[in-house]
Amino acid sequence: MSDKNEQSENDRIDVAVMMGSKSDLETMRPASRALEALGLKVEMRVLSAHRTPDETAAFVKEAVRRGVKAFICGAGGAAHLAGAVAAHTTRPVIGVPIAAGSLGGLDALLSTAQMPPGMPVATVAVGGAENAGLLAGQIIALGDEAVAARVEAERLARRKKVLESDAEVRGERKR
Ligand code: C2R
Repeated sequence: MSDKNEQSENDRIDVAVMMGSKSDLETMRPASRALEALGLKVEMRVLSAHRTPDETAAFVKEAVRRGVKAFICGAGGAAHLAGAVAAHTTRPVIGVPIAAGSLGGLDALLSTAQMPPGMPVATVAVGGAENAGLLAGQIIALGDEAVAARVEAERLARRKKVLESDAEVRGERKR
C-alpha cells in the first residue's frame, strides 16, 4: 500500500458515534463495542448541537470526507443532536435517546424521533446504543459481504445463547 493510501485508510471512519455530553459516554459505549465487533472503524466524539453548533456541523462535513457510512447520535433532554446532524448530511443518522434529567428519557425519545418529513432519524429505544450499533452494521452490511457475515454470526450467537438458556431452564423443570 502506498503512503497516501495508507494515510487515507488510517483516516477512514465507518461510523461516527457522537454524543451531546461526556455524561452520555457510558450509555453510548455499547454502540462502539457492537461496531468494533463487526470489524468497523469508529470515531467517538462529544459534540453538542446546542453547545458547539459550529464544531458539530464541521465534524459532520469532515466525517463525510473521511468516508463515514452512518452517524449514531446520543443525547438526553431536549435531544437535538441527531436532528442537527441529519440537517447536514444525507448519510443515515441513528438517534439514541438518553435518560438524563427528570423525565426518564421520554423527552429525548420524542425530540429524537419526531423529525419533520424529509429529515429522517432512525430512533432506537431509550438507552438503546447497542441496537444503534447493530443497525448501523446492518446498513453497512448491504454493501459489504465481510460485515454481512459478521452480522449473521452475531445473530446466530444470540440465538444459541437463548436456546442454551431454554435448555437449562427446561432441565431444571424436569428435576
Ligand atoms: P450535561 O451532563 O453535560 O449537563 O448534559 C446531553 O446529551 C446530556 O444527556 C446533559 C444532557 O444534555 C444533553 N445535550 C443535548 C445536546 N447537547 C447536550 N441534548 C444536543 O445538542 O442535543
